[in-house]
Amino acid sequence: MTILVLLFALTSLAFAKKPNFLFIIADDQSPFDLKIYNPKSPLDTPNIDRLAKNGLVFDGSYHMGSWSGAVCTCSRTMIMTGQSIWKIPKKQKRNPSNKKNRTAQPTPQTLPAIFNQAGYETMRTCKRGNSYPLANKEFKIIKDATKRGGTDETGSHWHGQQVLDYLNGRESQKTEEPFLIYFGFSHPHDERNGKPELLSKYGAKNHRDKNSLPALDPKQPALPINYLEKHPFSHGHPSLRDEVSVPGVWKNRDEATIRNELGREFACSENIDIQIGQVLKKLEAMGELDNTYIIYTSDHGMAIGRHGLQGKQNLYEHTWRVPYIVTGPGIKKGRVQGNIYLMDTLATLCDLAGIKAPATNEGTSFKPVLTGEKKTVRDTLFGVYAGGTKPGMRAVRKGDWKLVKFDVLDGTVRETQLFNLKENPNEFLSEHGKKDPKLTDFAEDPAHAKKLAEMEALLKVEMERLHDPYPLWNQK
Ligand SMILES: [Ca+2]
Repeated sequence: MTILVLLFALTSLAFAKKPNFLFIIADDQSPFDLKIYNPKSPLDTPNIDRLAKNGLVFDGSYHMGSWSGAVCTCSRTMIMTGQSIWKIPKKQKRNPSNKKNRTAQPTPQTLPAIFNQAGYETMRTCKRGNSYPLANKEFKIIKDATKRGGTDETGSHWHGQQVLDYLNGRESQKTEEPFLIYFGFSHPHDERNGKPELLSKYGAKNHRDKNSLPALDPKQPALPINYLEKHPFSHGHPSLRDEVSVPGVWKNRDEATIRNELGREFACSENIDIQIGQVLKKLEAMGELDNTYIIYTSDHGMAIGRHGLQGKQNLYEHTWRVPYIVTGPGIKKGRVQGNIYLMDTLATLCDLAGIKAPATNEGTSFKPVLTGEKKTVRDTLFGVYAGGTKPGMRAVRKGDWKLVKFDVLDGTVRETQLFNLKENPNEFLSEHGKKDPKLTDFAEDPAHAKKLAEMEALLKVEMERLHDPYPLWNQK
C-alpha cells in the first residue's frame, strides 16, 4: 500500500513537472516593426517587450522561404513538420521536368501529433488556410477562424478569447495534462483593419478608395529607412497579389500610402500585443507562467515600402528574417545571433519537453542556445523565393556577408547583390543614394570579387544540399 502511494506521488510529481508551451505566431510581421529590433519604431508592444526582457531575443532567426506566393503556407508547414523548403509535402513545388524530385516522401510527423503522443493537451487558434491542414487537424482543440476586422469579435481579440476560454476550462476541469497552445493571429496580414482607437494613435485610416491617396498625418510612422519608390528591377512575379492589389496600397508606393499602411500594420500589431498581455496575465494568475515556455514569432517578415516592395515575397532582411523570442524555465536572458530557422522550432520544443524528435524532422534543436551553451546552431543560412517565374530568388548568408540572386522572367532579369550586413544592415542599394561607400551592394565592385566568388560557391553547395530543383543561370 505504502509503495503504491509512493509510486502515485512520484508519478504525479513527474507529471506536474512537464513544462507547458505557448507558441505565439503573428501573420506577416517584420522584426523591424518591433522596438526590440528597431528602437526607432513607434510601435508600442509592452507585453512583447516584457517577454524580450525576461527571455532570449534572436537576431538571426529566419524562415527558409517559399515556392509559392502564399509564403505562409511553406513557412507554417516547415514549423509543423521540421522539414526544409524543398522537402515539405506538396506536389506543386516539384519541377516536373526533374525526375529526381518525383520520389515519394514519407508523410512527416507533425508538432501536434508528437505532443499528443507525449501526453500533452494540444490546442490551437489561428487564421484559416495557407498552412498545413494535416497538422492543423491533429490538435485536440481547434478554434480557427480568419479574423482581420476592426472590432473585438472580428479581430485579434477573438483569437485571444479562444485561448482565455481554453485556460478557464482547464481551471474549472482541473486538467492535469500539460498544454501546448498554438496561439496564432490573422493580423497584421492585410486587410489591416485596425481598431479605431489604435488606427487613430498611429494616424492611419482604413483607406478604401483606389482613386485617391490617404491623407498624411504627423502621427503616422515615418517612411522605412530603406524605403524606395520603386524596386530597381522586376522581382519576377508578375501580377503578384501582395505587390499590386492589396486594398489600401495597390501599386502605390508614395509616402502617403506607405505611411498610412504602416500605421495600419502597427495598429493591428499593438492589438496583438494587448491580447498576448491578457493571456500572460491569466497564466500568471493560474500559477502556470513559471512552468511555461513562451515563443513569440511571425511566419515571415514584410516589406511595406522597404526597397520599393510591399509584400512578403523577397529575401531582404526585413522579410526573410522573423522576430523570435523565447522565455521559460532555464532560458538565458539577453540577445543572441542563433542562426535559427523557423523549422528548428519542432526539434527545439521536443528537446525542451524531453521528447524524441521524429525521424522525418530535419531541424536542429537550439536548446543549447537557449541555455547559453552556444551562440549559434549553424554558420550558413539559405533562403528561397520561387513562387513566381523560375528559378526565382535565392539568398545565402554567412557571418557578415549575404548574397542574393534574382534569376527571373525567362532569363531577362539576372541580378546579383552582395551585402556586408555588419556595415550595411539595412541593405542599402545604390538607388538609396548614400554617400558612405560602404552603404551599398558590392556585387559589381571588383574589390569584392573574391568574396563574391566564395558566396556564389556557398550558395551552390546549399542549393544542392537541400535538393533545390532550379539551378541558377551561372550554376549549370
Ligand atoms: Ca503570413
